Amino acid sequence: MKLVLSIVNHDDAGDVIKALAKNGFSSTRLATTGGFLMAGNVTLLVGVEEHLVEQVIGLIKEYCHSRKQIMPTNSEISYGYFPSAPIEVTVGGATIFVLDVEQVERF
Ligand code: 2BA
Repeated sequence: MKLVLSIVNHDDAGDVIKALAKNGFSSTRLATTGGFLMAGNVTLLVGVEEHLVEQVIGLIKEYCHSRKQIMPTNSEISYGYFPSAPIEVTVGGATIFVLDVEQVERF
């Protein structure tokens, strides 16, 4: 068995979860925060048999889109902070990790 762990945009998460459920996949949604932008995102956990991993990834690809996001930046100087030019960051549609699962127990 595999665990598909995917970090997706908050705005795409609902559609992905619906599509996964429609195709018979259980998922768990975790509220997470990206370390760089410090913005909320969603981490989805989907446990599946190995032969179904590509189908799960295909559904995630179908519903998750990359976005450009503006990140405000501040520079520190001796008497405080002053604003400097914001930077544009392209946040990917999804970051996906596929992990081996040694054992699954349900009670
Ligand atoms: P964040 O860490 O908030 O990163 C948001 C976007 O900022 C990233 O999009 C990337 O385009 C940019 N970025 C991240 N770190 C950067 C840096 N040191 N310098 C310049 N730009 C940087 P994505 O790569 O699509 O990542 C989206 C979210 O997926 C990340 O949010 C993070 O929550 C997660 N993620 C990405 N790669 C990861 C990894 N290797 N391990 C764990 N989580 C990861």
